[in-house]
Amino acid sequence: MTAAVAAVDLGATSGRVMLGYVGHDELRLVPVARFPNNPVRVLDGLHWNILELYRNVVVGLGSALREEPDVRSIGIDSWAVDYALIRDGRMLGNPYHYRDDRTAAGVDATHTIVGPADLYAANGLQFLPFNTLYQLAAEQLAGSLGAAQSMLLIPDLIGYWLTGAQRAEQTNASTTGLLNVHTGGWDEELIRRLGLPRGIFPEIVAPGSTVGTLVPAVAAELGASRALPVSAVGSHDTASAVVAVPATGPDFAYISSGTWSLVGVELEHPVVSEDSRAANFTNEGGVDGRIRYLQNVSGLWLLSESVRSWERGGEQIDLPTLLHAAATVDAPVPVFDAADARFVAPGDMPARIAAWCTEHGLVAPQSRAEFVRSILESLADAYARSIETAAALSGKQVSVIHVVGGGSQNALLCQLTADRTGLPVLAGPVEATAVGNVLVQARAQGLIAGDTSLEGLRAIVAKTFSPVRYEPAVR
Ligand code: ADP
Ligand code: LRH
Repeated sequence: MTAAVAAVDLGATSGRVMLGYVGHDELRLVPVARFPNNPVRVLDGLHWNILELYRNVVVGLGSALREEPDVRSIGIDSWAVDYALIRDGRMLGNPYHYRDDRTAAGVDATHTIVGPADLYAANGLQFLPFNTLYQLAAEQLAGSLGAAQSMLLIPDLIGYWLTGAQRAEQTNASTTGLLNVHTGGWDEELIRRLGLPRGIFPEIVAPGSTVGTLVPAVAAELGASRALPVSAVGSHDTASAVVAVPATGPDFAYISSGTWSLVGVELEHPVVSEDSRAANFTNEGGVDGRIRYLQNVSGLWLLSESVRSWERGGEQIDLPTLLHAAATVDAPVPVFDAADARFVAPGDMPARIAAWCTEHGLVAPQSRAEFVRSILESLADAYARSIETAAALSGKQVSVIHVVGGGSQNALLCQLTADRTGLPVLAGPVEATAVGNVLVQARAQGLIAGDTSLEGLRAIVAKTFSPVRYEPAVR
């Protein structure tokens, strides 16, 4: 028997609502709604347009239910680390965007109390200035934390608005920096030392558990015929994407390639050695208690923000045409450090890349095609270094690289990744995050026949979506 679930996947670039049909020998995703995710800058900084996102989620779920009235559950995932503060059911201010620069003071304040080495021993997270704990420290300095009764990460916030239940889904909570990397629970000692109000952190729930059922007003708005459950999934988008890596053996690395590139391996146990901290590797929580041992490599943000700069004059750029031009660039292009912090904020990306090159004695790219080629070569170079380091630090064998997400459609980047790593690259599925979201819900609903382990779920993905294979160039 085949049954349907609905997946809401909010990426930093765009959001979508999808129906996932799962049954014996069947996995089929049907896109129902897609909408852009455009942040908004106002006087106090850069924010997500959260109410517009929620409106699109509700409209999309309404369409999904009209198309398939027998949806069994809803699952929500999004980008990590960002949150809303809640008091008496009200959102206290609009959530900030992780690219807002207010967190610098929060980093200093946090490290004055707990140094980076102690933090890593507790939470196992790579240093990123926007990790939730630094954002909360910035709130504290601004005096805006005192009124809060709870803190809800973005998918938990959407889940709250749908069901009235306040929970913290585990994989996404692991990106706050406030979960203990060994126990997977809120780190009471760390929260106490940082002077954060313990009461704002909700009960943690694991992927596969039920968050709640739709409140009657929402059910009516969606045209749902009965109280539908919202199921916890790997609500960190990267956790859901890693579920849907179509691996057929254990020796794989993955690149979840979208706005960011998340590059790493899956482990059973965290690695919190001093070498791992120095290399800035993270141990994020995966579905089924796995560890996502990875690094944030500035991803296709470098490209999309460049395109945005070029389009500022009103011109419309066609991405496939631009990528084709980049593939035909013969002259050598500079390889820059894609992880340089200067590339994180929104703004003129080509100018920042050119400045980096000049500062490092390299000739900056000239044409748009050269800029794009330089970005892709630099990303592929960063991937190669990250995968080599992940394997060395974790002891994991890597014989193949799976690229999933929107960036898996970038044939040039996939080929450059194969060339620079010397390993075969298997690209796809494009919508891995939604696939992972669907599969974890389907498993919770008892729709998966046979092996329900992550390996079993990945075998279903491998059978359903044939990845495109890129062989490394012979050197
Ligand atoms: P996110 O989940 O972070 O919003 P996605 O996984 O949707 O990101 O990936 C978005 C990226 O996918 C874009 O920035 C773009 O570079 C890439 N992309 C989208 N469509 C194509 C395409 N047709 N060819 C190559 N790359 C593409
Ligand atoms: C990718 C992602 C990534 C986080 C970043 C903030 O969408 O969730 O895993 O580090 O956004």
